[in-house]
Amino acid sequence: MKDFKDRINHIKTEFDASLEQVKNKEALQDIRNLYLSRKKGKITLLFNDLAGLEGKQKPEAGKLINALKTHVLKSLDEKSTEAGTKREKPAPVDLTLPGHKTWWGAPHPVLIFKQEIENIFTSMGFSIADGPEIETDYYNFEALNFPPHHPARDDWDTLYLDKGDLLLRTHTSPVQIRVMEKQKPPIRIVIPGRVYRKETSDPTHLPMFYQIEGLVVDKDITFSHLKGTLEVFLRRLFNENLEIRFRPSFFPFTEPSAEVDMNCTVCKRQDPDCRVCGGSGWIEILGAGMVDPQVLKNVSINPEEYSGFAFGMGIDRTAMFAYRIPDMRLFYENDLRFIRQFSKK
Ligand code: FA5
Repeated sequence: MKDFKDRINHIKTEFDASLEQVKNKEALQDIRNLYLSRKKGKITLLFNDLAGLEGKQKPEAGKLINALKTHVLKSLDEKSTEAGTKREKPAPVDLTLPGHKTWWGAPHPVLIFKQEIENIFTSMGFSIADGPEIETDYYNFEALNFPPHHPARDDWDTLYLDKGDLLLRTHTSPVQIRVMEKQKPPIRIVIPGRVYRKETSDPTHLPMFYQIEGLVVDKDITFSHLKGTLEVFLRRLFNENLEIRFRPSFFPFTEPSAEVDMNCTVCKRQDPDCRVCGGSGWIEILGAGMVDPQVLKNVSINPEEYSGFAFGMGIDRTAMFAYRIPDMRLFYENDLRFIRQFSKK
């Protein structure tokens, strides 16, 4: 038994001495393994050797080993806190270093452009109105003077929903009707929004795109108001020297009607093979005209008393010209390398 006690004392002295030398967590772990590891730890071996002692000696020896184990565990814990505190001293921080920049995302270029357009119109005294993207045949066609089976409907083919006569609106013009039903003249509004058509995509056509509609109804409104408004707007949007031309056209809901073209900003009228203007040097950006008297009657506004003008412009199409992008489909391919170029950050 004396030998056993000596062995325990020796292990304790040796343990205390080694612990003194410990400088880091790795060395501490080594000591922990040396004394406590499940198979070969010095204390574990002591417990194993208990079996070789005589029956009476076993409890006393057991107590001594337990006391040693408690001492070892407590000392290791204390040392570990000490070593931990030392190691966790914060590393010096250089507050002058630049921070990491995170990409937060940015508005889509078409929406940035839409906002620019809205700002110009609101500064000219227009308000902004809104309407549903799922429309009825009445608002999308009939109230706008497209009787059933009228051939003009072919130009605005769309997707029909199963239920009733619902369809995806082909233009923002139905909102003209919705606004005039609720509000009596004077009316001066723009209506931005998404529209849909059964179209095959190409550099200047998409099956889903944005339009902005304009509607002015008041006493004595003439075609010169329409021309003046569009000229001021387009020159503010592009530049003062922009050339614009009005071509006679047809829309069932305006009379007379016109299509408005401007110089091709992509080839600047220099490329006979330009994919955007087809070499003509002109690009069509909007349809317009004087509100047809029948449309005013449809919403119970007296055409003898009031007149108005309306226009509808493609936002994506015009953005393409403003940013000089040769293919409108790029806007919707979700390629961040393309989209990020429009971010102001
Ligand atoms: C219309 O949609 C009429 N509602 C415009 C209008 C409003 C006329 C008020 C008179 C009074 P149009 O189909 O031409 O007209 O389209 C108007 C504009 O939308 C075009 O000039 C063009 O800029 C844009 N656009 C038309 N089709 C597409 C398409 N598939 N993809 C992208 N933009 C298009």
